[in-house]
Amino acid sequence: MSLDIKKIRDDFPELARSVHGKPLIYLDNGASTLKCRPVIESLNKHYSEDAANIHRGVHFLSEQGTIEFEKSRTTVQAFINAKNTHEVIFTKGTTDSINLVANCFAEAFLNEGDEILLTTLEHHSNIVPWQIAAKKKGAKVVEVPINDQGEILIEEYKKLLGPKTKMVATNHISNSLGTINPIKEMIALAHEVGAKFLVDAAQSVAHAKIDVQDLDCDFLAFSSHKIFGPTGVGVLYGKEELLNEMPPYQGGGDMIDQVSFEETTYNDLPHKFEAGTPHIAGVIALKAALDYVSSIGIKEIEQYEHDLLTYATEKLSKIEGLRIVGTAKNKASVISFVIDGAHPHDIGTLLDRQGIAVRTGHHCTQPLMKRMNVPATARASFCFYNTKEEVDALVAGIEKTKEFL
Ligand code: C6P
Repeated sequence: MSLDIKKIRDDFPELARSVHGKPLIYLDNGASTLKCRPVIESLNKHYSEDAANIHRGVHFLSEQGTIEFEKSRTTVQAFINAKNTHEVIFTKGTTDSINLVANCFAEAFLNEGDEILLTTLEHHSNIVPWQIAAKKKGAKVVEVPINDQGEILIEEYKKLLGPKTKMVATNHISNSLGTINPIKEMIALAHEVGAKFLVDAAQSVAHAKIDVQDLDCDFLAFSSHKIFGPTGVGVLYGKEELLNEMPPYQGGGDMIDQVSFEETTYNDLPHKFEAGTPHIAGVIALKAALDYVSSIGIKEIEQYEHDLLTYATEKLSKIEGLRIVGTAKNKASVISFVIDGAHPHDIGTLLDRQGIAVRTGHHCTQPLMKRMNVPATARASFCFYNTKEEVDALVAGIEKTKEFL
């Protein structure tokens, strides 16, 4: 089934706006996706009709809000195929989810001399929390290398796995290069040595099917704002038995069972990890985002974006002096590039003047930039509301930028 792109584009009001007098061409979906009408309407409805705190009051609005909030958890559970709703924890975003795991997993399971394996492809959010945890526990962070195309070297990974490995954490899709990592195979290999596995799904949740039971991952993290939902909301999936063994992340309201000055006991999952008033409106609107994606179909999205990537790769490859950084065989719709004699920031600024939004810089992946021998790149990250006409406009925009520079 092909997508009705015109109808889909109408669902994203921001696509109708102009920037610097030019129609907006939004190719920065890796940083954050635009918001669809159901999400905007959900936020509007919550703040104009339903706003109240949840899990606390016996009054109508509080009870109603609690029901809507918990419906969102059930939607997330179904979306990622978690076994139980209480394995879905709401957080502030991917970064928050990974920090939670690094902190609490380390507290429960890490000892001196243990190893945490991370790949060169990681976002800083999936490096620094592990470095902090490792430092506290006397454990070690070990880097799994990649090849020049930006693919994980599986044979090296196998060699690095061993009895000391307690955790492997990697992204499903690299934000900087678009590499789709073979996470199912990597998870099975990690489990063979008794290590646990965290999947950073920040870049994949809106672009690829995620089934946590099929993957058999131990933890998975994503952000709502990268799947058309509000900022300030994220999800952590964790296997029940592991979450139960881990201590709480933060103390506060909602995460307790009984509090006294002598001793405090904690609430059951998922509340044990959800201290304080959450982003209620945001969590409820995430349901609208996931329902929207499901109504289009993740398989259809994958196919459309794959075709768009093929088209864009072909077109950009023909531009003289342009080099694509990251050429993995299995890639998602992200193209990072550099141009001879042009700084990525200048490319980004000049494209912006033409209404084209791309991201430039190190994309919070400094070790990866070093490995690829570039200080920075310009990155176009596509989504199912982008079109081949927009790719053509990007190509024309780059040609114009080159002339200017
Ligand atoms: N990448 C990008 O432009 P937060 O900020 O918590 O929502 O997501 C952090 C994060 C973690 N892992 C990966 C793979 C990511 O891509 C990101 C966010 C954005 O590439 C902003 S740096």
